[in-house]
Amino acid sequence: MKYKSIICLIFSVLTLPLAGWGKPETTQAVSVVKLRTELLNNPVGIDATQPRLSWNIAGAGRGIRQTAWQIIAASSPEKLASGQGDLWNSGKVESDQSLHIRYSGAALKSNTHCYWKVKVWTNKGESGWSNSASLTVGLLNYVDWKGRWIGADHGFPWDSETQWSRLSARYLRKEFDTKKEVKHATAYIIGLGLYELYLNGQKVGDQVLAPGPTDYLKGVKYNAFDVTGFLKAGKNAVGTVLGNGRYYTMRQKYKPYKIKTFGYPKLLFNLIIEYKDGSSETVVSDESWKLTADGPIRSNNEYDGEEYDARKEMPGWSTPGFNDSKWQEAEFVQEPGGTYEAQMNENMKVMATIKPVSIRKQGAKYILDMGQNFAGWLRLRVKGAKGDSVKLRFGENVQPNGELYVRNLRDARSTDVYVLKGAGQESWEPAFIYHGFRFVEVSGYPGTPTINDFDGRVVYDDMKNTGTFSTSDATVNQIYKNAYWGILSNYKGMPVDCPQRNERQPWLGDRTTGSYGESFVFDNSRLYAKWLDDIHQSQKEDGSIPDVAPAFWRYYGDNVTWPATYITVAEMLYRQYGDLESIRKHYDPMKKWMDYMAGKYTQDGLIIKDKYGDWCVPPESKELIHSRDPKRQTDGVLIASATYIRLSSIMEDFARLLGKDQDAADFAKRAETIRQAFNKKFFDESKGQYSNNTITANLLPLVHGIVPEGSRDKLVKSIADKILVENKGHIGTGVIGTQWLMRGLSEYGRADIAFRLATNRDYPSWGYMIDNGATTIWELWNGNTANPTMNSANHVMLLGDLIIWYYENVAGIKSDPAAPAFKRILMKPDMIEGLQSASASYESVQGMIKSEWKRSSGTFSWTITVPANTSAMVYIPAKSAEQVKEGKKKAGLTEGVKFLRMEGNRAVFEVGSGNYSFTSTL
Ligand code: RAM
Repeated sequence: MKYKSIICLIFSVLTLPLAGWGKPETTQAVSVVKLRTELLNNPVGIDATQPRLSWNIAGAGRGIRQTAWQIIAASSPEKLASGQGDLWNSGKVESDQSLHIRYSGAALKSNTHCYWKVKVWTNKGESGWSNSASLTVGLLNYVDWKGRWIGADHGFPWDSETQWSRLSARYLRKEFDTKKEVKHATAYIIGLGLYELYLNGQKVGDQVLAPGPTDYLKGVKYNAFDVTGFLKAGKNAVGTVLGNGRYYTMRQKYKPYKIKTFGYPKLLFNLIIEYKDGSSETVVSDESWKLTADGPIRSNNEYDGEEYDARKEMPGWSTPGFNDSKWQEAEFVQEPGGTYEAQMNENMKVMATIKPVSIRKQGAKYILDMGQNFAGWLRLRVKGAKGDSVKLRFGENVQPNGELYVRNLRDARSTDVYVLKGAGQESWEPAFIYHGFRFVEVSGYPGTPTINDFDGRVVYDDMKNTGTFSTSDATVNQIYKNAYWGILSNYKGMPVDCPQRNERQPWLGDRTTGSYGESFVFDNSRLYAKWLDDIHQSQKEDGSIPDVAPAFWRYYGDNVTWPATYITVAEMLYRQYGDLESIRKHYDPMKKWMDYMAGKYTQDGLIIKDKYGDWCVPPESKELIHSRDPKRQTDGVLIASATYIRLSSIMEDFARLLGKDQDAADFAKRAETIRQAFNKKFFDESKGQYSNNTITANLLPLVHGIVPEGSRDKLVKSIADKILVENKGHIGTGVIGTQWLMRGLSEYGRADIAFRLATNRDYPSWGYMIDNGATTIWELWNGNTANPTMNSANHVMLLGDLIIWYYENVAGIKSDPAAPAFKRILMKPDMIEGLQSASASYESVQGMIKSEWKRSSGTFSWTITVPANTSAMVYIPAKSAEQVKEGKKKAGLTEGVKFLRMEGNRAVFEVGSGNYSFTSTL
């Protein structure tokens, strides 16, 4: 037995997914895996001089807890391998912390490389040294950037700058020599609005639509690449293509009062070449570069599409020796104005390639069905004569007559054009645009197209899919799938509201709670940390925060619910990822906004400013976008004040975390004062209802701790009656109420109602969307019948807290707010009549968590996985602890399982890391 388990241990260590390079030095029972810097693996060009380092621990057996760690950081891989921490040797530090350890070694300077490794001590023994991870510090200061901004601050004769502007892409190139043996080469690029980078004819990186969008007057993101392997001895060439992105948005200049435009595409480029002899040189953007806009990309803009003329291709343009005599000299141009910042969130990538499911003839055209609504583009294969032109129009749906449906795109043309060069088999995909679509109208295709001539290229931020979820209920599973596609479609270097119409804006209110649910499905930690910076940059001097950030649309209207996202996203990052840094960084501007709103908009003790109400409640008539029926609408003052109370209590927590006790007390007092005015104004104690008794009016006080002691049950009944009796078992909330609905029902004992809402298939419900052809989530509950002017079929805001409910309440995987980042996991799945099983996995920052439960004929069985260096509170449905088994023995007698207490009809155990298998009699 003993030998067997040792062999198992060794085997499991050897099969661990090891990051970085080199081999671990030893194969102990515990080992360190997945080293991360600022949550990234081996990043190049980071902005931090004191990066945060994290790791996971792996090992077989139960109850592994870290007791100490040691980090060594060195300036070269060789030094690190020989154990010389010339940058940092932390020594042994007694601590169980394995996330966000601040690098505290020698100062890290611009463009320096740092190699690091870690070992840990645990209650089960000590690990060997981990694999190595590396990081390269970016260009930290403005003056570290050499060279000049180049481009052409004007259009070209073939461009047209109208509402549907046609600006061609700009191609820039330069040749240079490497004079000695290269040790390391790092390319730093700020290519605005979007760039592609080539070295010696090879594309650098697999990012698309880079860099991440920002308010370029406030901040611009640079990307950095280790390009050592791209360089050759002697002659080399660098080339970049610049697209418009959100920088050149002249298309929208017809609304200058609303929509920001920045200027023409431009480039700042530094290639730092370090030679083996210790010397270095930098290739920079300057007047020695050549430029042309007369290349194949004739036009590109995010909303209207891309036009590509293959006859204009310039073979070899980014390799040495290309004849660029017809190109002009690059011009010096204005710098964009914003601070240069390392992009710490992932760029977008082609994340999947999908096949169309059908193609059919429609008059002289064809209609292609991808079978799935998503954001990205189509890759095309075609054979024909030089000058043949294939046109692709994208839409989310088809009309009853079979034609493409584009009315809900508003004035976005969403059309790509490819002109053939006539060189046999040709293949093309766009570079600087994306579409939100399921259907494509194909015209001008030479010959008869088949589905094999097209690929759907699914494009979103390169973040890891961290969660899986399924249950015994097919509707729940299908909604989860739709949500998955909806969420990924709307990650575009910022979270956008929709990917198809002429909007695609980073609306704050759509993510107030959504960001938290999404964090189970995707590792969105870096994207949302970046978004907090965007929101901060959009804040006005007086404290005002817009509804859209980056504020590409200037929507400064001062309401509580949309800007609230600034605070709730920071809360999510801390709860799910342990990111205290974001709270620290944004606390002052958040407080400034809280003070500004209270100072300007308090009346009779309440916060009176609201704009959107409970946005998109199911309306009384199926053609309406917004309800006009006062009975369905919730008072804006109630929404604003309840939300403000909630935000005050989050701010109180933040203040405590940062040791600002006076602030904490102030926020607590603020919440309490509003709470009293709130109950006085809105609460009818005898009826047990608030205001006009909408679900949202009753739910917000319930979940935000506003309801006076002793009245909660009555309120829960009011909510239940409204849903079950008046709404005949249907949802009646919009964007605000739905953010709390599912958890609220579960937490107050009505998981049965939550389940009913989750599984309905008739109007209004998520299931209704499915039955009406949705493969994502709609903007409106009545998305199949409502006015198309505001009716996207791919919008995530109506998900509310559904995904959180799936993971936390159905599967039972929840981070204990008192021990964030899943340091302690609360595992308490709801037992719901009608649901026989649930199975979920979540790759948390601590490691993999799993929960798989089943109920059948009076027995409950549950297997769980708890990652090393964490613990879980496990709530097992049972009449008594006696009836719970773990493995074959009575639970509580097996290793690592401690019985704590009975709580109602649950036996509560505490477990350490490991795999467990519980059964109980119900
Ligand atoms: C619409 C968007 C968005 C929403 C705003 C208020 O334009 O669809 O989702 O947040 O309105």
